[in-house]
Amino acid sequence: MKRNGTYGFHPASTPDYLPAEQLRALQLDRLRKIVKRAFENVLLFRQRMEERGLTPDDLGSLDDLAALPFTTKGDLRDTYPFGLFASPLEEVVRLHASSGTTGRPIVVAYTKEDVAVWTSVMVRSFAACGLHAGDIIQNSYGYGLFTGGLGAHYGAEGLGATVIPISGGNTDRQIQVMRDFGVTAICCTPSYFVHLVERAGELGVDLKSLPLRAGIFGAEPWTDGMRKHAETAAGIRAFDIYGLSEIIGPGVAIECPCQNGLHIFEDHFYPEIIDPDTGHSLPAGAEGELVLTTLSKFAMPMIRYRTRDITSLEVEPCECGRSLRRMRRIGRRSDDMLILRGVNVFPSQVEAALLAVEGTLPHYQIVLTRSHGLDDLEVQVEVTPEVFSDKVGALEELQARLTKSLDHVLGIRAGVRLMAPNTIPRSEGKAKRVLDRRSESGGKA
Ligand code: DLL
Repeated sequence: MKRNGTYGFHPASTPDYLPAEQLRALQLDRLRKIVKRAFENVLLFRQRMEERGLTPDDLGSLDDLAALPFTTKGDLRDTYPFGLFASPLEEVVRLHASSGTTGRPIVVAYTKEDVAVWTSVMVRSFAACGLHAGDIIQNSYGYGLFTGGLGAHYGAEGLGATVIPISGGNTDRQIQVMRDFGVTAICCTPSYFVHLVERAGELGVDLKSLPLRAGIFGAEPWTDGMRKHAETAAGIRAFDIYGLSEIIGPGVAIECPCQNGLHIFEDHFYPEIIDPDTGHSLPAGAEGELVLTTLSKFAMPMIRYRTRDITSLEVEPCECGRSLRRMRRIGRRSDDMLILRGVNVFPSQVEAALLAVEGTLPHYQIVLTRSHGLDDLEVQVEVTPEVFSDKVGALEELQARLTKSLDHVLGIRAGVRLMAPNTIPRSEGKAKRVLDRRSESGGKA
């Protein structure tokens, strides 16, 4: 029967609803095995364990995990390309890589079993968003070394849905396919979806009149304001999906229809929250850096991987009945903080402040410059065509409201530049929100 697929997607047959005690027992069992595997096969991990006088046998409970060493992105770079692999290459069936903006890329590996786990968590993710066989899923995440494309592809097929492997870009074609094939769900970055909606409008295609009903958006931070914009403009429900290459790719966590945090597939990825400055574990509910341990990844087990993503774990159970713990949506990373005149600013705060004011579009960029030794922040944001063609007074009034909203949210005065529609570069994948021109303007200091 097609609906049950190869991976048994029916939520009740997955660990989504496993009673907490059984889930903890499963986690501990898997944790012991994976730590042993890493200890026996990954030199760096073994050395760090030995430095601490630890062996895998010291793991008596899940809490003991807190004594184990962290793994960081730097470790992946230092051991580039294959230094953290725990499987011989003959067992590795897939490699992905993340380019990173600076320095060496990182490489991640999968055995056949790892690909099956990845597929199963993606199947569970889509099922949690209410998708099933019969859905037509347009997969606009980039195919290639980025994990988004293939991760969503295998999941959609595993679910038994019809997948359109269109990848990112070629926006007009995307809209034609969406309309002609009766697409019911789309996977892409939220920023790309906003671009799609806008282009559809220019082409005279009303997405609200199409069968499209769900968007599975992730790979970059996005706010509730952005969600509202996407949902209203396209007549869909927009779900947040989270993941990272180092852990598996997309499918680490997903929203359910309650849209009240993302359920972590804890039977495969064990979450902890730590203080990013001290590395100490934080109590349930506290906000801090998400640390993930892969409980079943063979080719490249990650023990206590520091994601740099800031969130907290919800303590209350979810109304959907899943026992999997939830994390709050990721609004920021510990390394994307800008410090301006002593005030900490995160790009997602800028988005929230902009979208709180009517008359703007969710296309914006944060430009940093330096003059006379001081850093300046200017927010460039596109305005709607209606406002743009209105009287000068309307623009001035909007600028004043935006300045006030930013001042209120950020606690500093930021410059606001209103831009004509379609002037800020669009991205096909992850949007580049911050343009740092401080070194270019440094001469004036
Ligand atoms: O972005 C995997 C992915 C693909 C996730 C498609 C979701 C959908 P990386 O390129 O390794 O992997 O980037 C991982 O992106 O540490 C977060 O900082 C950020 N990120 C991913 N999903 C979200 C999200 C993929 N839903 C990094 N909200 C992560 C906020 C996200 N940030």
